[in-house]
Amino acid sequence: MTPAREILLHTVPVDVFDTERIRSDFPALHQAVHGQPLVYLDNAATTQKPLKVIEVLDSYYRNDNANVHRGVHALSERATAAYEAAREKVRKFLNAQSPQELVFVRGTTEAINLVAQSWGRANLRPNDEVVITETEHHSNIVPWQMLCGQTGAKLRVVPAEDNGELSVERYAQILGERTRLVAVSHCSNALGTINPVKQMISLAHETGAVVLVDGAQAVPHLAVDVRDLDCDFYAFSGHKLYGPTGIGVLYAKMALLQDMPPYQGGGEMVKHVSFDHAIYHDPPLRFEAGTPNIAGAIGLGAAIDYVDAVGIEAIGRHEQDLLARATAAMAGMPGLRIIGTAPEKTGILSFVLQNIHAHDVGTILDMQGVAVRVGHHCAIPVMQRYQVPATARASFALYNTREEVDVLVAAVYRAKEVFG
Ligand code: C6P
Repeated sequence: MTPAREILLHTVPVDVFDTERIRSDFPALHQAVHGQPLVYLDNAATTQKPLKVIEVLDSYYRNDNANVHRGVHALSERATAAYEAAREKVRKFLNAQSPQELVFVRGTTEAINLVAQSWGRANLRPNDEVVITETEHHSNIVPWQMLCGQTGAKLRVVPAEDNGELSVERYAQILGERTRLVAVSHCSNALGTINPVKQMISLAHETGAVVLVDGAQAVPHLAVDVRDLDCDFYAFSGHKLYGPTGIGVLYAKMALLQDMPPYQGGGEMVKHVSFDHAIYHDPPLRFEAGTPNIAGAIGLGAAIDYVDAVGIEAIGRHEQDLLARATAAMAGMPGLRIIGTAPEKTGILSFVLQNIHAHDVGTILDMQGVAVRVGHHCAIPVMQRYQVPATARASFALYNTREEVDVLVAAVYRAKEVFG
């Protein structure tokens, strides 16, 4: 059994999961859209926010708002303490060794760009290789293309299997003595596949390469332990984890961070500046130039508290139940093709309907109150691999219910009727 499977099975029974109580924590869920109760199934794009997060943001701006690491006055000290407490919450959440290994950034995209432009430019030489996979989000493709253009390094791509899995054997064949970095998503946003990242990291380390894991679609669903994975970098966004937008995290092993040059220059990241030179702070502040998203970090801390209180294993188990129900109903639907049928998936169901464009499916679903994402999901190579222009994607979160899955299925039947 793979580690990902173990995580999903060592969980509490679905019937102790009190979805009704959980839903009462999310004000945005209780509204009508086009006269129908909202069924929010676009959670892979961004999740709704619990009251706890909304209240923490409100309270921060009402009571504690000040800049961090700068003032000696009471508000600045309170803001700094709350900001650094959030970093410690992230440390515990990912089981990092030290809070200094965690850099607050805008989101997964910025975290990956930081590694590419800081670690990458300092370490890559012409003909070195960066390995990515065919199932990556554009955020884990374009920064590496830019870096290769800047350094003369080459991009190698691990192909995806027909069901959306990655073959470890094919990956191992691509790794070589020129591989310097592997960048792979923990879970695919377009297919839902949970990738065997622990095994991939271990193989990369045998060749001396470092590994960045894009955890944007993993942290809301799986317990992530960066020390157990032994990844060198791990990136995620707060807004997919019930936290605010504009905040995310880059985890990096301290030995790497210490050797990395700054990504941006400005205030907060320096100990001393003259016109000749600047003396940089130690990590993580070296990588947090300018006033950071203080409220966002504190809000992310509150979101982590919320997820911890419910239990990430219980959340994963609940979402698997919804995925199984939706997959069973959709798999039998004539003219419907599920894109991404790997055995290890998070709660993501991408599909196409014969002769109906995904955007039309999305519009009909929206008219019935059902919010899904349609399009290429910022993963055009995935669309090309499965020869579809776009998919409709339902993605589940801790507050979704079996009844909502049934509404989704009925809405898809309706779309077939309208365009059939
Ligand atoms: N995927 C989706 O609907 P940001 O935008 O920086 O918070 O996250 C980027 C990103 C990186 N990697 C993966 C695997 C992702 O899924 C995303 C964001 C959203 O699928 C928006 S395109």
